[in-house]
Amino acid sequence: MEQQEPWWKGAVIYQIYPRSFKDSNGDGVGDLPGILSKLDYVSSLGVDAIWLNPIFASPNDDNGYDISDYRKIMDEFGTMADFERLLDEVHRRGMKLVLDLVVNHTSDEHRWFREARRSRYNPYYNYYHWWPAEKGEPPMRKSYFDEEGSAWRYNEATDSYYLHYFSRKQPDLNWENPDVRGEVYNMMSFWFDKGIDGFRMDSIPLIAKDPAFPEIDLERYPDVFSYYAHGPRLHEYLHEMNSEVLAPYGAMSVGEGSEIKPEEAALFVEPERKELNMLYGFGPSAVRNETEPDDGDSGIGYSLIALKEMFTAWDEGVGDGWPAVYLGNHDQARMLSRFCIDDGVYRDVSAKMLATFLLTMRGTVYWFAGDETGMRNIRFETIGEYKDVDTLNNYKRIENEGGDAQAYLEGQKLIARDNARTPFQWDASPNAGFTDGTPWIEVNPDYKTVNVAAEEKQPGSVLNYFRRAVRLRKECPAICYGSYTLIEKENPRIYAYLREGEGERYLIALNFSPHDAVMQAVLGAEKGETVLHNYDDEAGAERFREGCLQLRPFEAVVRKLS
Ligand code: TEU
Ligand code: CA
Repeated sequence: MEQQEPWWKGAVIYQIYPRSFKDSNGDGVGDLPGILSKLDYVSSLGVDAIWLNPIFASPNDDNGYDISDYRKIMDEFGTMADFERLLDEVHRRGMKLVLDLVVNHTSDEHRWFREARRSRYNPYYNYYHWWPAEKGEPPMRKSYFDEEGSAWRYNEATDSYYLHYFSRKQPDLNWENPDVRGEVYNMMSFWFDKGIDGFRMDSIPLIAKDPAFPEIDLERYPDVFSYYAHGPRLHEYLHEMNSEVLAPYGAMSVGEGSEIKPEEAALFVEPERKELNMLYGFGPSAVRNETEPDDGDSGIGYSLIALKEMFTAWDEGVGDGWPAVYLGNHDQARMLSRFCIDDGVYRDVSAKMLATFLLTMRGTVYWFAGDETGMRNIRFETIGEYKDVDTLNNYKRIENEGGDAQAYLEGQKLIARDNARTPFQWDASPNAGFTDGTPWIEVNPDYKTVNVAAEEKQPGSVLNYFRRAVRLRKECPAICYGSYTLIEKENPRIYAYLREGEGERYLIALNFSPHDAVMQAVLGAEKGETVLHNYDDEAGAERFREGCLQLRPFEAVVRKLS
């Protein structure tokens, strides 16, 4: 089975936020030579591929998600020669490299937009979306990041408003225009010709717009944003991109499924549709931020039953396609802080439990750098410590609207994106070994104990447990490729499932709560063998004999069934 599968199906993809990984020249900003110097570490984890957040020329309004030149490397990150060297060295270690494709929008400093905004007759005007002022106020469109809330921004020279779903420095490209699509495909070819292995596609469901900009049906799309992902020609564009570039290069693709529901996933990823290989949604943050605990005593700050339903719905929703599994990334705070208890006696078992979870799920695993050492939220106290356009501008917007900015700030301690963007913690030296200079964003003060160097020395560390879990996944085809069956659906503390295939069966039982929890015994567990366990003692047969299995706080067991 393994032989015929494409590489990305069995892969663990390690996501690096270049700004925060390793600084090589003391300017406080991570860079490509920094990543290069740490490739042996990445390779030692056993991961298959690296996904880099945007590394292209950018004024950094949104840390590289505002691109001013798609074919240049951001000055702060290095040169094209640095990139080529990095790509070679990644390949030399048997890993793949995936870049970030940001084509819903460019920077307002991109040459196309600098031209476009000069005149309605400029050939680049139609590269973007405009609402001419003579038609009156543009129809309501909300912005994710704008401090005044609107996604339209007036431009004097053209007497029209341009569309920007994100910040006003991120104007949306007009995919209706075939020249825009041609430019995008050429640019993708440019990077494939250099030898990259695939793209993660930013906000990809948002690229298609109805150029008439009708009023949004608020009954169907009460939040407005979900409307954005349902543009008329979306699947036509993705199919075209597939046949123009992805298929000819045999490239891997994973879409960021902003605003996509699991029932819609198959439309993007079923192989016969020839669009994308994988798509990930915003389910983890939705469950964390929008659900209530199942029972008051579980000690879990959200609904575990909803989390199980969500992962299970995506597993089914991809149809003949393949799931993408993750809990955290650069847009979401640290998974340990959001889904478990990140301090005291719980930190270690919690972090190992989450690793057990992701690495035993069906689907390609997207692992955010730093989670393997159990990095946690920094929880900034004041707005002045934040760097992220999302937090800064929404704080301003709430202030402008006379809302409760203080409550917003308090909420950001749990969910702000900057929590995931603090520097990677290499060792206990100043600034966690990230930089010799002043880091662009504060280092988490816990780095003295939470860091790679310390964890390398402890056989039982989170880091070494992560390596074992990756190895287990590689060694057991059923865990990688087998079927996934949720059991104990209604259990409010335990997430349990079976993975079956190739004549093997595994039971995975995970206690997401800081209290003891029980579940029904599973047939064959008693005679089975424990292959991964996050507590130091044995999880032997006696644990599985009583007719029920008892799990201690955040305990995780992977048991091979006979
Ligand atoms: O994210 C898209 C997206 O929907 C998020 O911006 C989300 O709304 C936000 O994180 C909630 O706080 C992608 C990128 O992953 C993100 O980093 C970029 O800021 C954004 O697109 C614009 O390119
Ligand atoms: Ca640097």
